[in-house]
Amino acid sequence: MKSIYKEYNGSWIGWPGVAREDHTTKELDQIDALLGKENCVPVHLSHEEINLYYEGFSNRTIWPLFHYFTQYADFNADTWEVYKSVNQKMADATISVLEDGDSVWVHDYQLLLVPEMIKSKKPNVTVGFFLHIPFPSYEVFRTLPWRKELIKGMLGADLLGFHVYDYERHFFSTVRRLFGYEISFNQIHVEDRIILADAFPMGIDYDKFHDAALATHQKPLQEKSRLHQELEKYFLTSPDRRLILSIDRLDYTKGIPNRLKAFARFLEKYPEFRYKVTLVMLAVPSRGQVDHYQQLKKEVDELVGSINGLYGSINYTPVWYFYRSLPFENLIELYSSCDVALITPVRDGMNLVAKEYVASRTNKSGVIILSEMAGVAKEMGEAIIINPNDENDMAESIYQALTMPLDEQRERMSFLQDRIKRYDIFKWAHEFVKSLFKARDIQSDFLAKRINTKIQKQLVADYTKSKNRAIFLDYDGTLTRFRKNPQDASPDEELHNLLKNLEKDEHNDITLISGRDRATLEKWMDGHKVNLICEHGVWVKDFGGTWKTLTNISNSWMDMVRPILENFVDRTPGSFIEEKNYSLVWHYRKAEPEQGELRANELKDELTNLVSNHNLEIMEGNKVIEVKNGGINKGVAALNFLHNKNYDYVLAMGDDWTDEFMFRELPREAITIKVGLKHTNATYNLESVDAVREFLGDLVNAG
Ligand code: GDG
Repeated sequence: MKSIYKEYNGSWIGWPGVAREDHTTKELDQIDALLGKENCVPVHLSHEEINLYYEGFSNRTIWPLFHYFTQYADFNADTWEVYKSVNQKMADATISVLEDGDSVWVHDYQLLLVPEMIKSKKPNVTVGFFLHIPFPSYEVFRTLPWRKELIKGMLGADLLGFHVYDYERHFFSTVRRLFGYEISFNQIHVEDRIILADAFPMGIDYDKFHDAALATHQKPLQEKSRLHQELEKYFLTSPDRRLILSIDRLDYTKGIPNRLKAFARFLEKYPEFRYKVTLVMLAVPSRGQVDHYQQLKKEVDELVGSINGLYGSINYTPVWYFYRSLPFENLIELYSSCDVALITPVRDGMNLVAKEYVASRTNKSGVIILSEMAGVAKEMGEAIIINPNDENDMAESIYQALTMPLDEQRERMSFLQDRIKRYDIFKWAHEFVKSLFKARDIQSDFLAKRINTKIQKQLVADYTKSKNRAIFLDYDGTLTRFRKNPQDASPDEELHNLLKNLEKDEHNDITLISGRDRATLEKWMDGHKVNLICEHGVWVKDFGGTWKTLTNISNSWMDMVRPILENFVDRTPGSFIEEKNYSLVWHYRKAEPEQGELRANELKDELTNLVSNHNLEIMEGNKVIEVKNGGINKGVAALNFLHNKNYDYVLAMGDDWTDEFMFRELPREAITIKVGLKHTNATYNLESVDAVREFLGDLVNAG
């Protein structure tokens, strides 16, 4: 990120990596001064904060949980409190350098609450967030007691980035289930905000690795590092000596024990490779204060010892084990000297080692064995993809890699190099920043739709000029507020008068367009000069005419959807199914409220795939989920209504997403108004039912 934040003239806010108590004030001042020169803003942490926030909640709770190690996840209210307070510290430090119009990019699982903390104080700042580790499936995520708080924190961002689509998908499912927010494509609609989410597979500084590898090859022997000289000596001992490389932080997610066992299995199965093949294993010490890491270290030490004990000899050590971190130069020497990279994490957000190995193979030889559980596997189809829990498969893949013809290695490596070079770290960062600006623009377009005095004047002026007007009005949530019991939402006197006044104007042709059943609406509109479209467009009645319906609709899908709804009825006491002519409705108004909401989100999630595959639609109303045929909706009905008529002013108002069909289908010149400050296909937004009545009142007066 170093070159990136400088390119944008930015500041880098972070923990400098040392405990505050370990340094004198003078030393801390020096650290701060040096960091200041680089435009870095330090946030100092105490031992206690490092212990509870970093090693605690970040690495004992979120890290294991997000990597599906639920048995390791520690749910501890004390560490959670410190996680919150350190996130607040980071947010405050960021806010102190921010100005309106700036952008912030927050990184990773240690700072999940920071986006919301910044957004709530600085709404005019654009916030991006990137998660470097996997986002787990909802079934795993839900086990966290503070699940809602974490998601709320993330949703403070305008753009959320993940390495791969699977993580994004899990995140969407979690948001849907926990909050029920509407998600269309990659946009989450949260009250009056739109949040974008997308996959950005992180890249590496390709040229840096490639050029360093080239330089390594070109160095005269005496200038080479000790490690490199030893590696070369090793190859000289016998022409068919081969090296397999393994590099990671010593972390239980990286599948190091499985890898060692697979290597042992390989030596057992293919004795002809003993004395020829060595596994070079670099395990970088990491999070040593956390007990699971200490246990892992013990296990790895023992496994290495047992393999070397079993297969080693005076001249042959099957596993070269380095438990330390090596300088960059050595890393490059290992990448460029090893014939095979064995990368077998049981879970890994991306895994950059795989990409670095590719970049360092200047002569295009080399084979990668890669776990399908690493995000990077999605981009590396040319690697040998394995399941890290299948030791036999891994042992076979080692054999396949060591015996792969050079031509094939080169062909595969060329494809990999082209791809990894193209989408490098700079491209990754620029793509993210580009999307961040896009998120900002979408949000400001959205806000620009609010009807202000100027727009209002224009709309009223157009109204008075027109001679033949079609006015489509949704009922619930547009003309009236929602009631606990829907049957109590009959028109009040003010509404009756408002409609009567609109109807009086002979230039107006008014249509009520609603999801309600026809009997109710007909009763309520008795005495009014209006047309009615009911059940989202299934039934239509022109003023003075009779009810008509579309006849050629198939209901065969109902047999497939009914059992799903029945299952939800069984699991949600108080809920029931209503079968309409062309739709199935699951009502949960009488269910226990929280359970009802939870199940409704679950049901929507479950139906999502089904509906798109069968051209159905899910209509979400007030305490109801309705599944209906995709061919009928308010949009189709409104368009049918306009057919062969010659209106010079078309106005449509509605509040929920069933009205979006109408906004989308109506001619471009129609004035479409969404009630509520939500994302919409409509041209304008009005905030409430009161605002709608006021607006219609203004039209009446002007007319
Ligand atoms: C997290 C996610 C995601 C390793 N040993 C040495 C050394 N390294 C460098 C490698 C590489 C980096 O450390 C490791 O990156 P990974 O991506 O493999 O894994 P994590 O540290 O777990 O990173 C991961 C990543 O974030 C980025 O989003 O890919 O999934 O878990 O760059 O080269 N560097 C030096 N000496 C070593 O001994 N100099």
